[in-house]
Amino acid sequence: MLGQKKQERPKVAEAGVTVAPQVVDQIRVMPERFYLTPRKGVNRTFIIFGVLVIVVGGLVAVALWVWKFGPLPGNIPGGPVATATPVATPTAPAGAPTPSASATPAVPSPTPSVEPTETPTPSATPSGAIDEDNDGLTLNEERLYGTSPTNPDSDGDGYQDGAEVRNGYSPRVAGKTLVDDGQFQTESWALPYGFSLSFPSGWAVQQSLEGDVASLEIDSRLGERFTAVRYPASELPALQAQWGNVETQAVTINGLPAMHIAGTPSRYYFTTADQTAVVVLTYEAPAGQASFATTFEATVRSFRWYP
Ligand SMILES: [Ca+2]
Ligand SMILES: [Ca+2]
Repeated sequence: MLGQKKQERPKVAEAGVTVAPQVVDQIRVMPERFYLTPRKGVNRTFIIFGVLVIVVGGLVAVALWVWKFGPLPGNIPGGPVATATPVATPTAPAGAPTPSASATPAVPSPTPSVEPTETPTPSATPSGAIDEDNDGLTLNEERLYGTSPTNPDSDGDGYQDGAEVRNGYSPRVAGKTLVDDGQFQTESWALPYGFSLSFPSGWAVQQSLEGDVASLEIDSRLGERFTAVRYPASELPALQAQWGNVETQAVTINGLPAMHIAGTPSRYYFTTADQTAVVVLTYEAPAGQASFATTFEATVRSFRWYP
């Protein structure tokens, strides 16, 4: 058997390659990892090459980004971008309105200067004799009746405030008289040939009687007052002389004959039917101030002989 194996080895030599029997044995004995080693070398090279490609590619990408978007002075797009930065600089001038905001406080400064302008307006009406809405009531009367100084018809009933007061009606409550509305009170004398009279409720009233002369003083507390004085008719000529040469006009009030004496002060007087007594109504006001003329008219129209 051993002899046959030794005869087969020369076949190898026939292939043209002379190999020592020991080498053949070594070749046969070589482990497989010996052949795998070159395969491992190929993988390492491939990995190294891939890493190089990635690194180089990244560097190229960065270079391209810097070239396109970087702050290079030569870059055309970079130029406008830098220009856009100055655009942000105008934004700073937009901040300039901030000083304009500081100018805003300067605006309110003149505003107070407007307020003083309004302040003299009320101070310009110390007399209270102004009729702003031309309804027949002065500012003092508008305050007295609680009506609007700018609305001629405060209660909206179609009648102007002044006309309502003059005829004894409340200018603030439609359909009510001044007495019913509590704005007027009535004072009466029970003496022979006595009389009754209505006037603003809040005014001060003082009665006095001296002999045949009965007096009623109605004080507005604002320097203006109404007086109603009953004299014996025999004193009328002396009174007329005292009043001076004034124009006298005969009028009818509440169906009663009366005389109106124009001028300042304004007067009316009523004479009894038997001509024995006369009642003189006088509106006394400081010179240049007659803020209750319409109210005086209302009081005169409320005159009644009593009883
Ligand atoms: Ca008025
Ligand atoms: Ca009215």
